[in-house]
Amino acid sequence: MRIVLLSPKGPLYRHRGGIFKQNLRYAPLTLTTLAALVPPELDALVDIIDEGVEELDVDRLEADIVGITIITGNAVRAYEVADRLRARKIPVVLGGPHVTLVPDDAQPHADAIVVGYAEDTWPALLRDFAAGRIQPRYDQSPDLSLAGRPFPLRDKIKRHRYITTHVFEATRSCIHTCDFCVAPVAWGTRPYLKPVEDVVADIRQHWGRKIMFVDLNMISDREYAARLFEALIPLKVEWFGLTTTLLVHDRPLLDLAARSGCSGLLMGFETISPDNLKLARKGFNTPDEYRELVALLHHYRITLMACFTFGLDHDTPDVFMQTARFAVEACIDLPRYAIVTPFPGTLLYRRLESEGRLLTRNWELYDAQHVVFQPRLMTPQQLYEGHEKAWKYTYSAASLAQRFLGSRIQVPVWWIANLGYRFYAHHLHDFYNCDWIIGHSPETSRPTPAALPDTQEQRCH
Ligand code: B12
Ligand code: SF4
Repeated sequence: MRIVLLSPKGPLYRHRGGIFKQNLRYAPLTLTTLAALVPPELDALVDIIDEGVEELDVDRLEADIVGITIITGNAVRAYEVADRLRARKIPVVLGGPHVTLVPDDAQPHADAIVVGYAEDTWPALLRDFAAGRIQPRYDQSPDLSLAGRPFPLRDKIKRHRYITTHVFEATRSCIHTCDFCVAPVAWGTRPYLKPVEDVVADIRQHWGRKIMFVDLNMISDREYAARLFEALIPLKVEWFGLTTTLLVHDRPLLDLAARSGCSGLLMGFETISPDNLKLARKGFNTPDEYRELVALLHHYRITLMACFTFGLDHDTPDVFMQTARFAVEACIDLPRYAIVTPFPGTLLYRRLESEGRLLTRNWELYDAQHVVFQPRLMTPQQLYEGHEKAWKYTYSAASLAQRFLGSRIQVPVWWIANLGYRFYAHHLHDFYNCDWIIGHSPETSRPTPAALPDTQEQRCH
């Protein structure tokens, strides 16, 4: 049996090779994990294609079955590929965050869909397929365990296409319920934990001195995080991962993280407005303490990528420069800005839908770079332009110098990442390859929900 596992490209990656050049991307774990889960007795040949970094010729693809992973931003491309393969009588299975969020959206494009994590369902589906009795839908059971699972087959990917394949995960999902986040609605608020010894064994097997974790929130379970960090100490790795700002309130855990080799963290600051945080159910972030937080991380020689999101309901047109100035003055190592995106299925999506504020359901535009809803206190045009202005200000030569001088951690990676983002900030227009919003005049014509364009109408060119 020949199985092809495919990650389709989103609109950004279709045109310019992504935010950065292709070789600055790290290797995701999705397809390598699925490859490892193929039952050995099927004696299958498994190929992985990541369209974000390599070309795909859909009409020449040969396979007995194709599995496609979908995030919302690449759903349109995924459906297009699936439809073309199925027209050639190649069975297609769809899975991933978007399918889990809105299964009914994906079902018409698939022979089978997999909802939720696939550690049990994907092998079961393949066995059913081999026996000629594939079912249309496979759902994760709530008592799924990640213990004793095979390690991702990282040698299946084209390593040289990525900046690193030293990518790992220890936990999945998150305990919090931020209204814009896909995690609580897709996978629930009970974190799934890999036994620490499994994580360590995976790292030892696929050795790398600098490693990254793709976990959404590494400190969801404090006791587990402490055990994991302890276990990392003897490995003498430098690691990068994602946590909430709450880590900084827990000095013993932060101290342990630093001793275990933590050299960089991504945190969702989201906004400097407490009202917005409250509305978004992320009230545990405290903007008054952000500066202190950055300084404390710098004290531990941990670099910070802080993510902000624009367009929340209390944002007015002056939010962009206020936030950008704050990010520069606080000497955040790598500030990032996104436009609020109501991913389908999330609490935010449901609220905006009930308020008649969604402007499009073209999933290609749901990539945190386009305005897909009517903001409350500004126009979509202001949101789009303000977001761009914040990027440009933050990555201007003067701001870079200010942040560089204020940060105590001036490692080469600081410069590489900042110069990459500087390039991105000054070429935003090249990355936005859709006419949507730039050519749209929302002040004069705000579509009603009934008039919402369907997913195929505004294609990115
Ligand atoms: C690597 C990564 C990326 C990579 C590649 C993603 C891709 N597939 O193209 C890059 C850097 C390109 C990326 C970009 C973005 N990403 Co991203 N990314 C991740 C990340 C951190 C890790 C993915 C991973 O390796 N997971 C580990 C694997 C094992 O888990 P998994 O992917 O969920 O797969 C399991 C199941 O879902 C299932 N499954 C998945 N696919 C399939 C397919 C089949 C056939 C089957 C059977 C099962 C199955 O089986 C797996 C095992 O259980 C995840 C967060 C996370 N921890 O998952 C976010 C995540 C996927 N990204 C997300 C987002 C929001 C984005 C961005 C919009 C961020 C931004 N602001 O730029 C952009 C999107 C750009 C675009 N064009 O649309 C969201 C997805 C939201 C959504 N509704 O789709 C996630 C979930 C993070 C989050 N905040 O919630 N991302
Ligand atoms: S803390 Fe982060 S991962 Fe957890 S629900 Fe909120 S946004 Fe999602």
